[in-house]
Amino acid sequence: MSEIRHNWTKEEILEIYNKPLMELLFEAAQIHRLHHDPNAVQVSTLLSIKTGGCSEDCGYCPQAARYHTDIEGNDLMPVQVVKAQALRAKASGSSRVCMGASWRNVKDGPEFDEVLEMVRTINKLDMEVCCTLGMVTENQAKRLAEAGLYAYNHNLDSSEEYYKEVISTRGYQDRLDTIGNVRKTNVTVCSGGIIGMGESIEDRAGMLVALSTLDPQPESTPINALVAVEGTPLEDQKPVEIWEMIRMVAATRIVMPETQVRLSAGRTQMSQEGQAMCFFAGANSIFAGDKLLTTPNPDVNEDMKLFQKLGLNPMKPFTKKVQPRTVESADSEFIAQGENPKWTRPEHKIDRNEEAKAKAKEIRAELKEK
Ligand code: SAM
Ligand code: DTB
Ligand code: SF4
Repeated sequence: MSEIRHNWTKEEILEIYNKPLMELLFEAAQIHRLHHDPNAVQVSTLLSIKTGGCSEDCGYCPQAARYHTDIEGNDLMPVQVVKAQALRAKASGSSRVCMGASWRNVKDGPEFDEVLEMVRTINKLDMEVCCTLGMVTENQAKRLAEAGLYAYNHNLDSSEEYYKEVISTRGYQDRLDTIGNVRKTNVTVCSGGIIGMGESIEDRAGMLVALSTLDPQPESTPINALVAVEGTPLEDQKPVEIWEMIRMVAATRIVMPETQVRLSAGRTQMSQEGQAMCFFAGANSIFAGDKLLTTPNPDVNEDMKLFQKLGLNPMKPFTKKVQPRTVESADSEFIAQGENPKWTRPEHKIDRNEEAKAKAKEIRAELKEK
């Protein structure tokens, strides 16, 4: 086994990222084999349980209310609908359901209670349950753990420096603090980011420094390629080249040998050969299902055909860690604290976010006139 290091520097990671490709692939594939079954790929299904209307200004996100995008917003999905979707996901070979909500942070109250019920319901289907609900306090993380949550997704998204160019309404330290709160429980941490937002290779390495120096490192790391959605500040970003994705996956695998590296948003733009190279470079998880949260994803049957061609097998649930126990709400040790924590709002000005917001205002005014 290669050692797990928590002291990677940006310079070291840049050197890895920029290696001649064949050497990079060979090194990453060797490390992958030491720590994982190279033919096993974990399959997660995303479920947007609350869509759109978000207060934040994340420059990549079609769900931010201030931009004008073509998505359909929804209130919180009922538990029974979530259960039906989870059963469908299980039948199509998924071992994990990841529920996403367009929230800045979790607020104690009836909606969070519903989410806890969703977690209990899916855990009882013997599937891994993941949530991505924005910032969480320690008490909220503990309540999720008690309900049987397996993983919490909270991405750093980019380097601390480039994060400031993309988001002004929430701070990097808040993200790290949320990850810290999840770490105080038995819930595993899923944290990664996005490439293709106009960041430099130094920023990509910076993000990997931030992730790999966490101790313990995240159990899973999604690598998203930006899906440039019309109306968002990043709508004009060029798609990332497959080579960049392969390099990013390989570098992630090398600095975080035990982490499940997830090929996430952006797979519709990737060829099957490109995805195969990402699996060779150490990716061992995907999001499956014809939709991510609001944007398209490859057809699940096509994914399964690709798995067959490559001899890959979907991983069984709880392969890496035992299934958590679900405590019913009546037996809960924790009470809602009605918290309104002081998560920061840096609120600096990001020109392209301001422009997208102004454009959205104009479009809305025009639509009103019609
Ligand atoms: N609202 C919560 C939050 O921001 O933490 C959870 C949902 S949010 C949509 C989850 C993650 O999806 C983001 O952190 C970002 O990494 C990713 N994401 C959102 N929009 C994306 C896009 N257009 N392309 C690629 N990844 C995206
Ligand atoms: C993650 O890193 N990627 C997923 C999941 N975690 C929540 C979300 C991707 C969203 C892509 C844009 C959309 O479909 O809205
Ligand atoms: Fe809201 Fe999350 Fe989208 Fe940011 S990424 S706008 S917090 S849903």
